[in-house]
Amino acid sequence: MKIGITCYPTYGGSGVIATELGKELALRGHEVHFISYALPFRLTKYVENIFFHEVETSTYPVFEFPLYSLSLASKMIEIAEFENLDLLHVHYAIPHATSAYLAKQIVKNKKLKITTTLHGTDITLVGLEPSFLPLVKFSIEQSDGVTAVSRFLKEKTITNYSIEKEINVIPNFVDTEVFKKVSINDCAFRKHIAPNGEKILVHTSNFRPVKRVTDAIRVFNIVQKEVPSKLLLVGDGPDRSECERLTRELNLTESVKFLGKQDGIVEILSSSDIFLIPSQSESFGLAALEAMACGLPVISSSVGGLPELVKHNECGFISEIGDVDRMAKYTLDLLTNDKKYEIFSQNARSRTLNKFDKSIIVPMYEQHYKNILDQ
Ligand code: GMT
Repeated sequence: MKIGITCYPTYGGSGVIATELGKELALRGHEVHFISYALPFRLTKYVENIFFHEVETSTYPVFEFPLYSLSLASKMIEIAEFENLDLLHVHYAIPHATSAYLAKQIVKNKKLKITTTLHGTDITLVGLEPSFLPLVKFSIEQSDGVTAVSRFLKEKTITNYSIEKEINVIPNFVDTEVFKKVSINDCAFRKHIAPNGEKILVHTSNFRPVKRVTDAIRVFNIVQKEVPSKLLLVGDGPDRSECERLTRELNLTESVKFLGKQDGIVEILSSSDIFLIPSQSESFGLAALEAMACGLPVISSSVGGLPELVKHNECGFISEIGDVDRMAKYTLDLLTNDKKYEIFSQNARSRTLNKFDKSIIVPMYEQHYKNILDQ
């Protein structure tokens, strides 16, 4: 198949999934054309069958704001016609599904199909804004195929947008050959962070309010009073200053490490013991899946698609949003019981291998494409 993929190319789970899917499809012999405003950050080296087409937004004095959605639609038309694409797969509905709809109306190649993958706040937050809602609903309904990354997100889409269209749940995935515990025997990083053998808790996100990173700090504050430990905060975003302020207020500056954006996430996860994800809203929780793949039990809130990922009392624990006492209790339960910790760690890895490995999920996308093309 000849597939065009559009996604947000910067840090973020939807861009990660889109890129990893494209890479895997290319390995399986499909021709993949990424269409976006920048090179997706996980597309780091040359892969046969993958092409990147940059969307340039023209500036003109009359345009006070860049017309990205239109520039994207124009590029989609150009690539669909010139490369004779079979389908366009857009990740994150706004504005990609709308640009794709527009492109489809204009292209000469009338066989072109569109599929949209819903990822999270495109449905649960931004898409619900009154100015966007009719456009998002229309664009989803006009897609030839729609997928959602969890059952939760599918239900939300149906109820919030009164959509009757078939939505195919295809969960996120991870490459378990890349995301696996690497040997930490000689790990200088762990020795540096925890020189006295302290336990390490970790959280990675884009530090938006929806992630409730301050809850991770409050959980850690309780834990470190009982078990010598450190907290690694990976990523950056609007709430980072507030988190640094809270860390100072709680006198935790020595034990909470802000690492900022990092590429070597596998090494960081492999050096850590527990993954914290106390989000207010999370349609899937790709960061938690990557941690589970590295054998980390997950302590999460019970929102969105997280309970579909983190099996409570098997590979982690889920708690009500904001219940930091319970999250701390669960964390301590695992950190003070080596046998239980080992079972949970193994369960986390096994669940990833059995349910969310790329070898299981990518064929689901291929089948989804086939179904659309046969329509
Ligand atoms: O929806 C967002 O906030 C952004 C999006 C992204 O691009 O990172 O995240 C969503 O998609 C991820 C990949 O499918 C999911 O793992 C995240 O749970 C989801 N975020 C939210 O629902 C808040």
